[in-house]
Amino acid sequence: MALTTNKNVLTWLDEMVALTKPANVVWIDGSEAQLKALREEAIATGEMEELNQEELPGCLLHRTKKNDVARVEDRTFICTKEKEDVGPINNWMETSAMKAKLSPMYDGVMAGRTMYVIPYCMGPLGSPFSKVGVELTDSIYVVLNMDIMTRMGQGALDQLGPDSNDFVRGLHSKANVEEENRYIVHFPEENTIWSINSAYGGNVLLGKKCFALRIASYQGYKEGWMAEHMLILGIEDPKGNVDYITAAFPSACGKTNLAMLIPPAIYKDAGYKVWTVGDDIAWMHIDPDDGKLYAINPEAGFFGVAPGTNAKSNYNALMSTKKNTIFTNVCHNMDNNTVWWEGLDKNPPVDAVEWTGNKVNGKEYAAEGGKLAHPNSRFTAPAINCPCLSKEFNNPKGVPVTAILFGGRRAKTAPLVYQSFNWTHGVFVGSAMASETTAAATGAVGVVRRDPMAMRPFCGYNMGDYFGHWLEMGEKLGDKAPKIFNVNWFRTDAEGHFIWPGFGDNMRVLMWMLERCKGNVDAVETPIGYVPYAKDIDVTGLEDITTETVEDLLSVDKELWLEDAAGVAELYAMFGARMPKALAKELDDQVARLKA
Ligand code: OXD
Ligand code: MN
Repeated sequence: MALTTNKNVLTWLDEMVALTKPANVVWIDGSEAQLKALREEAIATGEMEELNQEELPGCLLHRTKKNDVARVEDRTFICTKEKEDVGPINNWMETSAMKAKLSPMYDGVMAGRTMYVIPYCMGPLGSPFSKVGVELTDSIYVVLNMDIMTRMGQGALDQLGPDSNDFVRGLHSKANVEEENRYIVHFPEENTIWSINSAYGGNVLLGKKCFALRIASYQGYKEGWMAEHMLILGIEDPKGNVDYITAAFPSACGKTNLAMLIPPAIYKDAGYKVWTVGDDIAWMHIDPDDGKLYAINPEAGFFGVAPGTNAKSNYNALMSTKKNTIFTNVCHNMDNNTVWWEGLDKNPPVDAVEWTGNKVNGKEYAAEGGKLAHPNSRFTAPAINCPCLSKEFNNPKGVPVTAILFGGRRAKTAPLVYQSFNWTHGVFVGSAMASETTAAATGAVGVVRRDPMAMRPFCGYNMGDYFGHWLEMGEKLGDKAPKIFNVNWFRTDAEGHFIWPGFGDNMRVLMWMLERCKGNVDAVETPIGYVPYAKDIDVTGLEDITTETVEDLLSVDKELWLEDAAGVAELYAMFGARMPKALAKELDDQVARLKA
């Protein structure tokens, strides 16, 4: 039975049922009884495996097909009436042409299957900034993941109300998981997402990248707010005041680790605490009362990369996975029916099933260089499991943002940290973001991929307009605008080793930023922005780092920066008339300062 009388939902649902022709339609109400039955069904059919319920209560294991393990940028489309509105970075097809192409693939695709109707809310229930989606899917795996990642069920329909048409229409079918027919398609002008032939999280949990970034970035542009690929964390001082920072890094640059960092002893002993609001996405609005920028995390869980996660690198993330978590493509530890991944510890299980489902001697397999877990294997963990979850996590208003942070993986160019001169220069810094690929990922070290604001794969409209929107938000915020910084944890020495220890010690850099925001500390004016005096980054307790090392980490090589400017100019040229002049001027000014 339908859980809503909302005609906009029901009419669309009827159309999609007529198209996909499922054997039956099941509304997901979010009740524990219904979820329990779905878990049991998934276990009975072998879609999921139940893990050791004493060690990992409520936890399940799932394997995707080998051809379906990551987001597929080349098969991701933004469809609009006009190509110009999508710009040069996204794949585009005209809306009706794409529908004509995909409709035959959806025709009857759910025959003999159940269609699950998932109402879900992105953001806290009751928040004026939250938005509702409805995802139709033929995958129980999707239902169980959406339960963790969103506020799913009746509450979402209550948030939508009986008459509103402001919901995102998501249609997903795993179909036969055919790589050559895989499409992840967004119609921002129609609040619609169509995903077919994948069952991998980033392509099928439509609330996450598809809605909360691609569709929402466009909604934010139209409605005057921002949807960003950013973590949100709070730093509480010993008096109990909390400052919030949002930070954008490209995928796999440590957002989850920074969001959940554990303060080093110098701060912990002094009474500082770090709180996690979000690890991947921030929706930010200007508060009509105080004029400041506030952020909510639209998600309710973490879809984190498992390999590399351990008690030292990210204790809080590891703890978050200890119950009610879904593991995807990790290694099944048959010694005790738990899970394992590279970097969890140094003891791969002997009796193991590697991520594609083969039984192996894990110790031997790993010793020969085999990967027991897929490098992009994931945990889907409820945020409420996180020991450092902020008590503001469900605050409908969100949290006020003191500082915005950009960053990437740069072996040489970017210093450990610098502050932009002002908002417009900060937008320039974000637009110029880039990250270097590692040998492990591509075979070619140091290939620079420009990834403005870490939104390259996630911006749902023309990125030139997106830059313009950032500038406009700054104008509205005026002197209430958060300060903008850039960080780089990844500088390497002559042997290619990371110089900065990273992880919890990154807090030392965040503390300098907060001091800057409060006007408590001076900085050196360089051509690229304000750089700290080395003495102002507190390295107490760090064995291998001296003030000289910090000086080195903060150095600005003008030649490298001029080379980088050429890359930025190339990027800007792609946007033609849509590129805001103010940013082109920032680039020219920076080049002039570097040459001076
Ligand atoms: C990503 C992710 O790919 O968060 O950015 O999964
Ligand atoms: Mn991400």
